[in-house]
Amino acid sequence: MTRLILALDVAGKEEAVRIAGQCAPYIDAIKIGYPLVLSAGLSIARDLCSTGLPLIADFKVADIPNTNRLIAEQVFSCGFSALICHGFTGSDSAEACIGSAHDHGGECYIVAEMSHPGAEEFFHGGVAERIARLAVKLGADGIIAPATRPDRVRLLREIVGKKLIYSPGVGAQGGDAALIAGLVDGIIVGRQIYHSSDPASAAAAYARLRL
Ligand code: NUP
Repeated sequence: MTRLILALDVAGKEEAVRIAGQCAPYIDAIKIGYPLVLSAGLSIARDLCSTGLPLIADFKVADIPNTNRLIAEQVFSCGFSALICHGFTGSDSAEACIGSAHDHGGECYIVAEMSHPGAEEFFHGGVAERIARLAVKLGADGIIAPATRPDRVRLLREIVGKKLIYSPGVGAQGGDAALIAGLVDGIIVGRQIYHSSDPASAAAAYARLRL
């Protein structure tokens, strides 16, 4: 089954909790990152945990191993079940996040290739492939790969095999949700749901792709 992950990049606790509650019946996880945490505070994690859905911290952690581990420990001690980190910082840095995630019974996903146009400047030329291999070697739970480039996702799938691929970039960034849902384990959808006048209906429409 392809999961539907809500990227909740709204500003403020009230709106976040309201939209999460409306969408909860149709989604499999909620992903939050700097926009919401910096506006509502880290305690928003506990507020959203009350939906009963897994909560993914999209902090794209990219520091030295010690700092990565300190960040990961904060993330897992406040209720998140998964962390997204970068892989270009190297094995030791990525390993710090993966190790901390697993120590806490959580999961860690490595960004293999980003979804926006500028990602082609640095993630192409073999870099994404190397990061995907690193994710496999280090025992990450999966990778993040771009819904905006299905051919790249197919190629990265050959590298990661059965490891999970979660894919942002559908809708607002131009990716075809139906097409990409057939290639990955989870589609990540933000603006198309939270900017909708009826977020629950928008989530329900994407939820049909979970079958
Ligand atoms: O490569 C990436 N692209 C991307 O859009 C990696 C990500 N983590 N994201 C995140 O996915 C982005 O920060 C946002 O939270 C979400 C996509 O949101 P939207 O374009 O559907 O609004």
